[in-house]
Amino acid sequence: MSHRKLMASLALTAVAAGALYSCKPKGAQAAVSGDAAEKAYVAPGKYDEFYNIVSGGFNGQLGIYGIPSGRLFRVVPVFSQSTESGYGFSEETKPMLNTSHGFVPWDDLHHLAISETNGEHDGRWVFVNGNNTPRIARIDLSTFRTAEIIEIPNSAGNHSSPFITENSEYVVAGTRFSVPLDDQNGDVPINTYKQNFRGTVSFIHPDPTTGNMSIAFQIKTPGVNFDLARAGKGKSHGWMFFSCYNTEKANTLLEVNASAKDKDFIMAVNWKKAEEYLKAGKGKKEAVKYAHNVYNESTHTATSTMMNEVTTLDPKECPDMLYFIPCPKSPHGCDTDPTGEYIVGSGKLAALIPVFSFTKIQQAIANKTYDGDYDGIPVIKYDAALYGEVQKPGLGPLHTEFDGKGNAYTSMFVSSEIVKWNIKDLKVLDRVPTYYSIGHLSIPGGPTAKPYGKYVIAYNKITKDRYLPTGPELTQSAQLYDISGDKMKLILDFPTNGEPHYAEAIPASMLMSKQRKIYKIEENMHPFVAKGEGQTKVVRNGNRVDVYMTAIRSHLTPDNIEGVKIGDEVFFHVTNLEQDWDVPHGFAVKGANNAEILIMPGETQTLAFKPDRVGIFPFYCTDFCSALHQEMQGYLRVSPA
Ligand code: CUK
Ligand code: CUA
Repeated sequence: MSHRKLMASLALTAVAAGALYSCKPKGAQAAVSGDAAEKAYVAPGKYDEFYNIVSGGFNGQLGIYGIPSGRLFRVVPVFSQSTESGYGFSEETKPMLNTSHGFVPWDDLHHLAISETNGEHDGRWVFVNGNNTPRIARIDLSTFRTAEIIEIPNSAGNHSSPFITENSEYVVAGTRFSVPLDDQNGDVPINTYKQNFRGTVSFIHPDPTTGNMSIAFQIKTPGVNFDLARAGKGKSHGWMFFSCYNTEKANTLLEVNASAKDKDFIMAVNWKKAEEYLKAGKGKKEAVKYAHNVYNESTHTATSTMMNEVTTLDPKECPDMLYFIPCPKSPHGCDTDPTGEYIVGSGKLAALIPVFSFTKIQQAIANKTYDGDYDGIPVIKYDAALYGEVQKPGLGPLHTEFDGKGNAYTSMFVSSEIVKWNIKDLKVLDRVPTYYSIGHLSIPGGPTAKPYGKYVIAYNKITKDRYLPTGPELTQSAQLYDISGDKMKLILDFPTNGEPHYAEAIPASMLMSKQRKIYKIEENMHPFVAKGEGQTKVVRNGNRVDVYMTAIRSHLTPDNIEGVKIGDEVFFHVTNLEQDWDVPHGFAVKGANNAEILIMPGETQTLAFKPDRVGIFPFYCTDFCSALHQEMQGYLRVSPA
């Protein structure tokens, strides 16, 4: 073992030990603010100040919480089927989960990005990533429903995603795993990684009016692993900064082999330059397959289209588009401050935080202050790009957010704390323990050009003793700190759903007025709608039986259905005739091997059912909708074939 490797593995052992045994941070009895109750208390009938939109991690969904109360308002199904709403089970929403691999009803959702105008939240959409089967989804913030999902070809493990540019020009995604790209024959020995595996970063363009996404272009990159990224803003608008690890290009035992080098990279992408290359015809059209799924609000139906081409740029033919900046010890987070001048790298194994200067990066490029190249891409000298280092911030820096007052807040996984430091002089100002081992953190507006400040929320990886125990699996733990003063003050613990990674918070006032209350029945273009009870019917076509059904307090029409035989497939198309806010109806039938459906006012949703036996099958409304909700029921008679 070389000296360097030995040192690396020693450092790892130390870090691993820290990670495992750091459960009680120093000063664990840390202060809960004396006025915590008052600060976190939202009186009955009162609203929270912020919506906190929180990734659900491996539950593939998004959680909507109130801040400062920590109350959970909604779980928005995105990549995972929801038995509660029928998302991914109803005929209308199944196509949302289609991919080039077929139906994939689960994913691992880590990050989100709220749409922006002029570098500030505009509250229209939130974009989220699916890591596992690379996808980006768009959630409409007027309905809190998934409106669109696009698969990302030439990608594997869509972790470094999604990150949004100042005017939502692009939602950007980098691949975690380098792999043989989709237009290659992927059947290669794994130990030919160095020759055959490559990465990509994708620039997805949401239409400014509809939000509908298309893949504008992809840049092929060396075979590193992209971890996180941020868009430039202000003076650095037009650039993206990605953290990369495994610049060693190891294909096995990454724990040691991908930490051999002292420094990995931040990759700087000049995307304005990429746009010039595209205009100049440097883009190459490549045949690849990926699904694009869109939910249509007037037909209340999703369609899935298999796309077959993307445009790629090869950096070899596009000089001055990509640069590497050395960054110590397995960078994870990569965050740009509100001015866009400072780029904060966070080496998971580093004992300092490097802060790079956009101005210095530009100078280094102009003067070609390079330290050779990496696969033909210039590597800027560390010192030439560096603004300075935050010394002794703690152990295991992961992610940084900003308060808009010149301060940065970095999560420290290993030492389990949030560290506040000043961007200009790089001095540590304050630190508070987190319980335990914080991953991401979120300040309202923290990633934008104009943070709202006021709070920082910690999303912790380990819960241990913070809540009533619930067997081997404990709830995830989030913590709310008041940052309005010089010192951070803990004011609330609250449990979360799934495993939260990133989250954003947005002022409630920005979303409240935008909320949709109903779908207008007269605008319902669903092919199987019944716009009144007079339009209900049962139609047979071979073995297919379509039931045009309506729901209104407190009956389903029709409620006695006969003439169905074994071998038939029955489609219950249920239209909710209500035109009042907050009156959904549900629908379920005995023995159906899918879920219920939950139908919003004015909407139509379809439950498919294949009876397996002769007899009477009751069906009923599942959502308590009126005093006579329990009477909202009916019978399906199934006869022999
Ligand atoms: S990652 Cu989870 S703690 Cu997937 Cu953003 Cu850093
Ligand atoms: Cu409709 Cu209960």
